[in-house]
Amino acid sequence: MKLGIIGLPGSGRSTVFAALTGARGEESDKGQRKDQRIGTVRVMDDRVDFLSRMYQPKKTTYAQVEYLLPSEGLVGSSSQTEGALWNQVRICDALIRVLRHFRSIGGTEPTPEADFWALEEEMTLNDLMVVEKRLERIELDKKRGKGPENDEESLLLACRTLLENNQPIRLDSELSTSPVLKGFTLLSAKPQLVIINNEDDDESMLEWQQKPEGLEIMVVRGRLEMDIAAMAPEEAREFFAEYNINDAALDRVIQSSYKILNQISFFTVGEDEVKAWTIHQGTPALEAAGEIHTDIQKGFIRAEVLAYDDLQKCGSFKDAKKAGLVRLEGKEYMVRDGDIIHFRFNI
Ligand SMILES: Nc1nc2c(ncn2[C@@H]2O[C@H](COP(=O)(O)OP(=O)(O)OP(=O)(O)O)[C@@H](O)[C@H]2O)c(=O)[nH]1
Ligand SMILES: [Mg+2]
Repeated sequence: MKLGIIGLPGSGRSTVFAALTGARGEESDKGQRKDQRIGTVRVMDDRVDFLSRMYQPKKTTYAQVEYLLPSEGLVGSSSQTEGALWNQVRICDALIRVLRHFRSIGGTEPTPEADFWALEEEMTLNDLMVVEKRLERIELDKKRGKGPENDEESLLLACRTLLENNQPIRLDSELSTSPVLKGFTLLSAKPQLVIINNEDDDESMLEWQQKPEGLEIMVVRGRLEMDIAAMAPEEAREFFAEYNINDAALDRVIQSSYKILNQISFFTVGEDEVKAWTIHQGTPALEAAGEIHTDIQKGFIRAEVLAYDDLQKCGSFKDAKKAGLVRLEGKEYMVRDGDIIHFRFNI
């Protein structure tokens, strides 16, 4: 799961990136560009901890989330934002938008709502350009006698209508999830999480005049959380108490990321490894098997499934089996959040 952090210059993108990756993130150098930063963060999960205590495996693997911070001062540099600037976040599954809700060092009052709509417009304009370019191409092909092969054209026309009205594609779930359109990596089709970046002593949610639809919105005190993320756990706890923070921004953002992307976790367990896997809600067992290894998918026989809660109740896999709670499921079975799965396969 990869999320790109965007916002206007000075909104606190670097600060939020540090808040999200500071405590238990690892920075990788996998970026496409030198000046881009990618941080990988472990997803804390009590269930994985529990399973790890139960199985005492050689290795415990938590799920991971990746945050991408595009090159500084690029995305959202207002007037001359070119396609290339946005291209950095095209590969992301979702976007995190940071809105400045603190007085800048220069003393400028925050204008988070105006900032939001400014970037929203850039995003839809950018998508409109992509869509129109493709439509022109299709026209040209038609003149040469090459008809459109699928419903691409009608889908693009529907996109264009939305975008021309300054509407993001994500408002139309058919368009935003269409496999035909996937390759265009339209920005406004991506799920989004809006972070209102508040002053250290301000916990309040922004009061919108015109609240955007279909988005997750949360308040984060970016600088405060960045500072806390750099502290030793003991000291961090004191600050959490003092500033009335229940969950670190990092964990709240991860939770929202799973939500906006419709992601769930299933687990594999054993003496060698206890591991959390992240999949899309509604993934059939056969596909989930493929996440682990193509051989397991190819040779799939059955999935032996136990719900995490049932394991917790029974105390062991064996007892859960005796109680008849371990189910044998076929290829089509929709994996549920918290399933512990043994795949039976034959190659
Ligand atoms: N008071 C306050 N200041 C903040 C907060 N977040 C960021 N800042 C300050 O705002 C300034 C800009 O923050 P950055 O994180 O560098 O913002 P950015 O979006 O990465 O900026 P550029 O990359 O320069 O466009 C810095 O001086 C931060 O210390 C916050 O939550 N509260
Ligand atoms: Mg920055």
